[in-house]
Amino acid sequence: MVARSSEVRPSAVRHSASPGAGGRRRRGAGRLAGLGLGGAALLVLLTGCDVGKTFDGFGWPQGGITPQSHRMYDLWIASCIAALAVGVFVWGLIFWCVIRYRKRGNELPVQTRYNLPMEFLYTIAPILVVSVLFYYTAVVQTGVDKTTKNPDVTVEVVAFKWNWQFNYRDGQGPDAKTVASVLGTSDVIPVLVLPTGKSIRFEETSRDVIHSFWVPELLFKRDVMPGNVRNVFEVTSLDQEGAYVGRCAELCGTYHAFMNFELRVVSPQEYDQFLTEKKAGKSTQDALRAIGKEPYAEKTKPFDTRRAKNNFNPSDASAGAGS
Ligand SMILES: [Cu+2]
Repeated sequence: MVARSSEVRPSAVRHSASPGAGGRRRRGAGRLAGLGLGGAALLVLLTGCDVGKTFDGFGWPQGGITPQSHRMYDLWIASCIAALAVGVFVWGLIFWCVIRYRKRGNELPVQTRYNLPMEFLYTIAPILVVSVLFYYTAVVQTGVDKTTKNPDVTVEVVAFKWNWQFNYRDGQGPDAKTVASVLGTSDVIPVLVLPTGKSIRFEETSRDVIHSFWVPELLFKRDVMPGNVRNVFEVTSLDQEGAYVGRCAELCGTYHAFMNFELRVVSPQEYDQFLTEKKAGKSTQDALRAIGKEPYAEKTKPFDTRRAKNNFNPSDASAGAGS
């Protein structure tokens, strides 16, 4: 019977056919050398080059501009390397078994059961791997979610169908006052100007439905909720000046795709001057001109709705928009 065949222990038969102790030792040494070589190659790979860059971030976006984004990126790369190491080990075992114990006759190989060290290993090893991954995930997540009492800059992000308003605040929470504001329209992309090297707190609120504030270079997005929920997150600093496109990342309605904005990271001096100009009543575009920056968004542009009387409802032009 098949079920009983698992209890066949043809070890004596196989033993007589196995090579002598010298051959086994030689093979063991060869395997050890192979393992050593593989390990050394892996070490060279890990230390000699930027693994993330070499493998295109293992699918994660690169080029984060905050310390938080670097920590999240590093966690992702380390997790991928750990997963690959486990994968290579398991694939190695599978292929080794497939080749070493391929069918050679009608005799079954030794059926190993109740091998305590082996069972201990395959119970403890996954628990260890998951524990380490869990620990580092918790550490990084806590760091990313951390808020402080007195960030250098607080900006209120107000989302609405279908644009953004950015309010520069004089303090934290809903009771703080707005000292300057940037408002997007259908024709002008809102430009959120922020300084390098300062801690920045984003306080999010929505006027209608759930939106999501996302700047890909922060490697982070957070939902913007209507009502009393005020989602808050902070970045310790923005490390690189430049223009970065921002998007709504939550399907919020017909013109969801139109909800783009631009994050413009400038020097602290330029930021102070921008804010002074805004407080003096200048438009965002004039204030940007005053600090010598491009007044309109550089990385994105308002979407063309291409909705017109004659194409909105071609079968019945008289029912078209605006008629
Ligand atoms: Cu939206």
